[in-house]
Amino acid sequence: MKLENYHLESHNSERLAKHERQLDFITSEISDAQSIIQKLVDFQIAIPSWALGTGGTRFGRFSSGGEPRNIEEKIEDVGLLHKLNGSSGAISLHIPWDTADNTNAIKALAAQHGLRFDAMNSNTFQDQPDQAQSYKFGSLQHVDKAVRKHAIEHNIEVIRQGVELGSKALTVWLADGSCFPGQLNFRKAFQNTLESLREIYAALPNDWKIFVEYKAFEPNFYSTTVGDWGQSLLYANKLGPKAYTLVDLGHHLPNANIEQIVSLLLMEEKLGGFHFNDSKYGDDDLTAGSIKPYQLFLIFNELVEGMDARGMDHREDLGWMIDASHNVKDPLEDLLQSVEAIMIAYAQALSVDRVALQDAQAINDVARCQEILQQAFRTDVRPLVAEARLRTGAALAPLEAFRTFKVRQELISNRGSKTVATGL
Ligand code: LRH
Ligand code: MN
Ligand code: MN
Repeated sequence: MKLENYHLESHNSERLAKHERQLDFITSEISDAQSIIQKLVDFQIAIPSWALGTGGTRFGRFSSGGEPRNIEEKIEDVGLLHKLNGSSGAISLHIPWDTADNTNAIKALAAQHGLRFDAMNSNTFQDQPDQAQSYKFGSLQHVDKAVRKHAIEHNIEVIRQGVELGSKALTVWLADGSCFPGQLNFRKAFQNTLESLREIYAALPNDWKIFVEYKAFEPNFYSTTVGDWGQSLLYANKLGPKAYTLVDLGHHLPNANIEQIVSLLLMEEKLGGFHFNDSKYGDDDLTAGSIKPYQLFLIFNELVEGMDARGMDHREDLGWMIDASHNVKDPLEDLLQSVEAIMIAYAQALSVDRVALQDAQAINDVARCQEILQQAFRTDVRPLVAEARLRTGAALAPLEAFRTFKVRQELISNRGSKTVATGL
């Protein structure tokens, strides 16, 4: 059945009494519940177009059916998520996976679903059919100027499409690097990449940002030319004020202190945004908060503290995006879970007693510092997140609603069970 507003109304009215009991309890436990709820209402997380289909590994791919077959259907899927949770009001596109022929119609469709276009992603890690130049040995770093030029032009084309759609940022992730010692002159690779990025930067409209995403390894396994936040920050600083670092949570070497990275990038005014996901081993692209929820909370703790210290707008000054892939779960269910986990971490971070923490830090009361953070982390803030949903007309329990109203079955009956979405 098609998901209608009256479905959500009946879903919510069945759960209302219990929800209100839970909300009463939490609002009596923490001091500024109303302002936290308003911040949650305002907070939007962009859904990656490439995560709407079933992911896969090089060993296989197991589709659950009803996957979006084109950009219009991807927008419809994000529209469904947004209807269910009220917090997925943006989509991040990947070009050429999502190249739109009719931008006006695409824009109108997105607006109909209450969606805007977050950062545009370029793709110079795959060769497209009939592509004259190959990215086998890199793109913006390539030893051959003709390959670099090809990759630069692609990025400029992505900006052009983004401008038409009303996006305001370009995310550049490069697979560039080397697989074996000696393959690459690191310095030349860096300089070629910088020179190429400068040409792309020069094509940015005044109100645009460029996000330089780093990643430790994969697909190159010896060196990566934008391998960590230090390298990304070097590029961002050399490029200029429109260039920022993008943090994908899965792109670090094991045990990296991501929250500290976030804090320092914010201090330097060079944090651009996030690709949220979770991982146990590498770039696992698992559901946000599914493996290390405390890390997610600690990251938000730094974000809230650092953004408030700088007077930044939580909604607009950073790019909040998910970058995930789902091999064994329904992609839409997985994305609902990711958004929920991000909202919970944000709500917990908002509820930290900042004054008490500062006081405890000032007198080196280490045990008290830990208690303050863990008090927030261990508080069940889910009723606040649910209340924010209720206030936007979304579902108190989005995943349950997705199942009760048979959203996947409806997509399968419209699109078929053998569809394959472009993307990861
Ligand atoms: C690289 C990455 C990058 C790409 C996306 C598909 O691992 O995180 O953001 O654009 O995956
Ligand atoms: Mn990413
Ligand atoms: Mn990744």
